[in-house]
Amino acid sequence: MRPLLPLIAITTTLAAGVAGCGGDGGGKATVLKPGEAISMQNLRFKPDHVQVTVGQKVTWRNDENIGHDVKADSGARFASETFDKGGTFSYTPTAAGTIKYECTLHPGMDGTIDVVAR
Ligand SMILES: [Cu+2]
Repeated sequence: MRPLLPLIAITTTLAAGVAGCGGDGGGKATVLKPGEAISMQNLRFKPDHVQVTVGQKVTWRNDENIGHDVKADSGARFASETFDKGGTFSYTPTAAGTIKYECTLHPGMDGTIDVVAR
């Protein structure tokens, strides 16, 4: 685990403000390492904009006591059931492109995956 520095909280607050602009392509993507999950917490996906390579499995993990789901809006076709804390859902992109997804239960809880060629 990374140390939780106060700086991270400040950065997260700023990023949340920027994400309100739509977050499509303009924001910086976090390179998701193999085995690293996208966390669901505070009614957000964290990080909400990631970059992965074709064939790299993307896993979402619910880290709070509220049910969430994951559904692709564009760029891919997948939809999970609602899952609770500790639950996960995974999807492996097969082509380069941009995937937009959301939690259908919480308006504004959405994210982007940039899928790049290996
Ligand atoms: Cu949700």
